[in-house]
Amino acid sequence: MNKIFVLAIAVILVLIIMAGCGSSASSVPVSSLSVEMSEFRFDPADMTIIAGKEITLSLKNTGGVDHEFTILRKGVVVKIPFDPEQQGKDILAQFKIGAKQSGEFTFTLPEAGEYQVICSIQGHMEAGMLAKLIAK
Ligand SMILES: [Cu+2]
Repeated sequence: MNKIFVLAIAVILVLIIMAGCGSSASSVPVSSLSVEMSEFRFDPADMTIIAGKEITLSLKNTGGVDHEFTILRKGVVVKIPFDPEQQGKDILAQFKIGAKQSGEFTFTLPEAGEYQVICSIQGHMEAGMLAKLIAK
């Protein structure tokens, strides 16, 4: 086996290990989140935070229209299409950001569990603005 081949294998192994760390990092609960919103997605769409702790949420809207980061009550599975009149009571927190704007907010989820995040602006959730927020 020549040295370059061995080196290439070593580099690939390191990359695989690093990739593994990257994917598991999202399931380690954090106290601050940075989320980008655009048409029509949240990035990341899978978030894990610390339950019972104040969370700092930095939102950046890189899209061309307004977007919202709306957290629904624990366990609520949103109906499609979202009906604000019917499901308004299911909203725990809501942060709106205009096109090309950003903002910083705080919220606390006292109870561990799974929460759904949506953009409740008409048609946006249906187009893909859905995310999962886990508190633990
Ligand atoms: Cu939106």
